[in-house]
Amino acid sequence: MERLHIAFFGPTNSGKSTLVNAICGQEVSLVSPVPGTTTDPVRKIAELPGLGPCVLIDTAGLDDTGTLGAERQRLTKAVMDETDVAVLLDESLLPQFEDAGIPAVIYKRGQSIDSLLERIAAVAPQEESKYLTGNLVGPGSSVLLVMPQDKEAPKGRLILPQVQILRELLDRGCIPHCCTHESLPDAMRSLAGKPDLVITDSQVFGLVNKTIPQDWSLTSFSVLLAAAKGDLNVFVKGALAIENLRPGGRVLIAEACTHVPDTEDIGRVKIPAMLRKRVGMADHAGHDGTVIPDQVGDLTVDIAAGNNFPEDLSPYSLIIHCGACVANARLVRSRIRKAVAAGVPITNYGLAIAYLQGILPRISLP
Ligand SMILES: Nc1nc2c(ncn2[C@@H]2O[C@H](COP(=O)(O)OP(=O)(O)O)[C@@H](O)[C@H]2O)c(=O)[nH]1
Ligand SMILES: [Mg+2]
Repeated sequence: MERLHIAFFGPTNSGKSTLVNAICGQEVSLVSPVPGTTTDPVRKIAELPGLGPCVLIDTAGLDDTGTLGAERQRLTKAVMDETDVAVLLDESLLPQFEDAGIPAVIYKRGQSIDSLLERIAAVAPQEESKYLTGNLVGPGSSVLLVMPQDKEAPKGRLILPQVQILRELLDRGCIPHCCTHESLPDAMRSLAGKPDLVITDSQVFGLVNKTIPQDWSLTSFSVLLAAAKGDLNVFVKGALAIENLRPGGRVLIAEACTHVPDTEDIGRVKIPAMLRKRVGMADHAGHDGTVIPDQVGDLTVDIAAGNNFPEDLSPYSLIIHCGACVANARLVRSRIRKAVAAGVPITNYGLAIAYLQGILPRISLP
């Protein structure tokens, strides 16, 4: 289940931070009579009555004109891309949100929080109760999950897509079997026969494809997420557009979160290296032999992390989005709309890797 993203917009000093604090019953944002007290968007995860798991996003004023005002306004506008419901502290903002297709409610000082939450619930988009695994499995299906726990994995935990899909399989009455890529051959021997589906982390797509028999159904976590949090058709077309990449091209890698990149980072290191190989360019190595990920030979690879998705997409031949495990569907879809409007193909990590490994035609799509 995706968290409902509720964002608060209004002029500086209209009481946005006060309202967020009142809803949470704690001091999330600093409140003060000084205009421009809230600068960067402030996020708070909360479980709200009648709404369930939410992310509350307090913003700087849309009218912030102080030093850095323009920059704050840009960050505030970027929040609109991921807003499921907007709470407006100024009625005059309503048309702007209607134009953007964002459900909005108006809050006036002194109104009760309970009634505000009820009004939010009334306009909140109904979550499609579609399964990530769609019609690929059913009750009793045996599903083998290949989940590498490498350096990138959070210590002592599983990443969100793995948790979500495991939970979904259990809810659907499936029988999930889990292994890492190292233990895959043992896991295959331990199965009574052919599983109904193999779901792998995209990072080991190629290896898993080579290890399992060709008649086993194979897909990846990020392919399943692409369907739920994006648009599978657009992403498949985007993956096929890798074929048209040429030296001199420019690729945008878009990450929804801002994680600290690792030396094996999929978006910054692995995918650029695969693209370089595909486009047929020599390795571009730094003095100490390490690959320079942002400048791949003659193929330029830009990274946009978090809110820094560029306004101007025209320089790009291709956009490759991350699996968006922490982002909501609205954010990914607003980026797809921007890419389509700019005529730039867009795909995601999983489909790009499947294409680059030559296994796109063989994978199962939900
Ligand atoms: N009287 C009154 N003052 C408020 C109310 N909400 C906010 N304030 C005051 O207005 C000022 C700005 O509030 P703040 O929440 O920081 O506004 P923001 O800039 O929109 O985040 C602060 O001094 C608050 O104490 C309210 O409902 N009633
Ligand atoms: Mg504030």
